[in-house]
Amino acid sequence: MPVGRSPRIQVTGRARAGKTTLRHALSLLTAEETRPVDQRGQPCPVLDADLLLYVLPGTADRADRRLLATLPPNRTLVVLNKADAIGTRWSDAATMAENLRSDLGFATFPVVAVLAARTRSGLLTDTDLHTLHRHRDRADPPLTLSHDLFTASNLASDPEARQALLDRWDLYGVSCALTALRHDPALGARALLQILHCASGIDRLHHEIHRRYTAIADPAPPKS
Ligand SMILES: Nc1nc2c(ncn2[C@@H]2O[C@H](COP(=O)(O)OP(=O)(O)O)[C@@H](O)[C@H]2O)c(=O)[nH]1
Ligand SMILES: [Mg+2]
Repeated sequence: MPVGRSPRIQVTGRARAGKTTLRHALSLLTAEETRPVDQRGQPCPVLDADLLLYVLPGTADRADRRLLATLPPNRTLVVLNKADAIGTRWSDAATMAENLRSDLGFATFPVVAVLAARTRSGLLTDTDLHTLHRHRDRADPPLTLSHDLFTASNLASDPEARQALLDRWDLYGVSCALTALRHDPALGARALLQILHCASGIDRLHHEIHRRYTAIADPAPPKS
């Protein structure tokens, strides 16, 4: 990289993998989102940044694997996004990330970018908290297994409030918040937001991006 230039970061992957959401979640405003790598009739975007974030939407298809095989492992991080949709618990996403790492040879991070983006810019309101507490002691996982179960009108008299909660935090966020409140009903909005932020997995990725960015911007002098 030429002296005096900031490292370039590109966020890439297929259409709807979550590139835009991830950029927001990481507040990487200077990172460039490439056009989708699977856009019909278009050549693959040129992936020549100092650091590449390759976003997978919960799985790697053949096109992803073919393209990843051409990318340099020392300049590429794989983001296994939509981890909330992988299996039934976080460990399923972590196992898949580990399998991808050993198959493809890239550092791979499971994340729920949509939740990370919300915890970065949003707040848990009193209304959110009240709705969560009203349903805190209901049997779960069944309640948060699907959108329809959580918003069923025969569950209680507050379907609009439950819908509003889902619109703001999605099933995964609601499920994490309910689990946390069951363990400690006294948790306040700030602590709960912090728990949701941790549950998005974004911090480990953020940390690694920062580490690599610093190493590129300020490389160690060669050993004499
Ligand atoms: N379930 C789930 N959906 C997500 C996640 N991240 C993004 N999405 C959704 O995936 C869709 C595509 O996201 P977007 O960031 O626009 O993808 P892009 O085309 O790669 O820029 C949107 O509906 C997002 O809300 C995630 O972590 N979990
Ligand atoms: Mg986009």
